[in-house]
Amino acid sequence: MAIQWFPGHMAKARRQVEEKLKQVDMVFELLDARLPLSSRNPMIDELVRRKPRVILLTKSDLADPEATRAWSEHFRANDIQVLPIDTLSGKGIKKITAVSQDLMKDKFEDMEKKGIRRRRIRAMVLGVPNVGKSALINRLAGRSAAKTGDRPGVTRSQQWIRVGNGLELLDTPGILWPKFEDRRVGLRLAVSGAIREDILPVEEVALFLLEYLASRYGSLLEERYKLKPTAESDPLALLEEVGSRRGCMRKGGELDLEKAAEVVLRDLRSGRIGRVSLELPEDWEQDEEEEAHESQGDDT
Ligand SMILES: Nc1nc2c(ncn2[C@@H]2O[C@H](COP(=O)(O)OP(=O)(O)O)[C@@H](O)[C@H]2O)c(=O)[nH]1
Ligand SMILES: [Mg+2]
Repeated sequence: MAIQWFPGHMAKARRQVEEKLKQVDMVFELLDARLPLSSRNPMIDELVRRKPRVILLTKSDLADPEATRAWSEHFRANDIQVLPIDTLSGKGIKKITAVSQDLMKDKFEDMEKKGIRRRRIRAMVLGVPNVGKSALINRLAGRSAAKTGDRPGVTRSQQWIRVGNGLELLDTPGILWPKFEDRRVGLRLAVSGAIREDILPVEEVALFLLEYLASRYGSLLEERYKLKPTAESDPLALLEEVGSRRGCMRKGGELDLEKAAEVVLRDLRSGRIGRVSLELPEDWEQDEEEEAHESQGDDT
């Protein structure tokens, strides 16, 4: 896959996250509810190590509720706390403090036994670009507290934002990078709007989306565009149909597929197509099995 982060950029992001991690008791790891593993930095475990962590599945208002349930179970089965949230409406937000207190209960009780005075739980928000970090910090703070676009070279005193019930947040989120080794991961990120339009051709992204929707959410395509897709539908034919129904034409009456692609992607990102998740835990199981085989092979 031709999308690369500059190694220097990654190293810097990593150093910044490591520095911030030292200052907190726990981490809120933000994953996009529609593509939790594709929007997850694969080095996160190594970075966060044993620090208590809650996964917040963001933009759950846009995700397929059944898929979100499956993902919640998936993470819980791996002993990770998980909470779906919708930052725009505030759904799930109130539970964040309760879950955090529960997670930190033992540590804080131990500290008290050792005579350390009770203080607020310190937490930080961590996630890839566009996953909803600033929106969450602002929502929790009840104001525009999150500094957007942390410019390098601008030093300011670090701020803790009290977000109620014995919890405080670092005002700047930890920004991680997604990983694009797998073509599908890059395409899912592009569909969600997490990576810039110029990185992957918009038509390729829309064709990937249409093929996926035809296989899993055919009825939504039917409702929105009056298409009658099957799992075998040719995605290009679907895109052409959307284009002609939506009047995506160039001068001279030629179909404008790029415009049609933009229509589909805009409709998906705004939720107009319906609630769609771009991956399920089972989509990753086969990969994991293959990896397990490979690493077994390494041992022998
Ligand atoms: N529908 C929906 N959009 C959200 C939600 N949270 C954030 N967004 C949108 O996602 C985009 C990126 O959010 P932002 O907080 O800037 O992401 P950051 O790069 O991680 O800080 C913005 O347009 C937000 O309005 C959510 O829960 N639901
Ligand atoms: Mg931000």
